[in-house]
Amino acid sequence: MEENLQPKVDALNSKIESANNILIIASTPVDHDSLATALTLKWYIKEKYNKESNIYIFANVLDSAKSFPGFEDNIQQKHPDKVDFSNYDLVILEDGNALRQFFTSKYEQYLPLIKKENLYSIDHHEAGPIGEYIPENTIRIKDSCTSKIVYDYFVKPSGLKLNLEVATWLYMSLSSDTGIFNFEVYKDTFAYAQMLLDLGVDHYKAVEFSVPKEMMNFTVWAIEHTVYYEVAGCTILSIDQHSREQLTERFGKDWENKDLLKYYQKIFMHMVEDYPYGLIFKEGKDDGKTRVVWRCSALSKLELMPILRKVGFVANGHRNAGGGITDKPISQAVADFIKEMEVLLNPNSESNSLYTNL
Ligand SMILES: [Mn+2]
Repeated sequence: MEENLQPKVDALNSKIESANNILIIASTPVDHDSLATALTLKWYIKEKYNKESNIYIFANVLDSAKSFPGFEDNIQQKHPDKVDFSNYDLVILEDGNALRQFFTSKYEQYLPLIKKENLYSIDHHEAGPIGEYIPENTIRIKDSCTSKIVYDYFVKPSGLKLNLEVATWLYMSLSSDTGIFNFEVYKDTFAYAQMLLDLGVDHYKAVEFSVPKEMMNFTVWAIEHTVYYEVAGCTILSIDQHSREQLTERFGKDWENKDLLKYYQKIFMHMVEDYPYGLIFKEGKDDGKTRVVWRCSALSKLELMPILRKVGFVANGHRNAGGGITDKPISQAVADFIKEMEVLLNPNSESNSLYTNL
């Protein structure tokens, strides 16, 4: 059963009311939900409490994110070294469950600068390190997107009327986080979408999506280099140092900053018949670590997050989409993961009920 969030919501409202300096930190990877949630929170704080707040992002922001309506006027990209955290008596982290999604991998350096009682989290992901760090201040519920939590628990009860700009932010994050109503759909999702459309949101404009030619070419490369593991039901794209060189040659040395894998993740991973699990393993440029991104079907038998954790990854995200990192070299990480999947999916082996939900 989901916990009753109301006491925490009340506490955050009183905190906003008494705060002098409010900082909202949007999660990375930056997506429509982290942007819409930050902007809606800032709007709510201004409308209800007549207070200003800052929105910072401590990460690389792609051009596609910078074109989000309202970005330029309200959101700043910063280096955390340039921020006087002690200046803020309220810091809100949104749309992420891991501290590194907000404060970079050097989060241990910045966290002591913020008093725990001044740090809040609003999120729709699975439980994670933030919930462990500030359990009393974590407002977390599974829903389509974080911006909907802000609407349901803050905006709606306040009686504030949404304007078209805010409704558009909310609709863009809802349609984006659900893959245009393909996953993370709950019993009230369509009623909520209808409410936003009734305010005048243009559905087609909000979901408009086209793929740059370069990304399409990258997608072809990625599909061609994907390996199919039949027994494990997985497709795996491994990007090791050799692939990195190929990619740099073909797409330029800044290929990694262009989010070129986005379309491959959307149309390929978990979409191949009999391969409900899609993963990308990527070797770090110079840190020797291995990063993973996964997608799986909502009807898939196994949950990947606990399996990846078992083989040594720090993994976070949703049941059907997430990412992680390990110190293991890439070939070892892939081999260990495949072995684990094969054991779990082999009917002759003892299946571990921890991993199955069907
Ligand atoms: Mn989200």
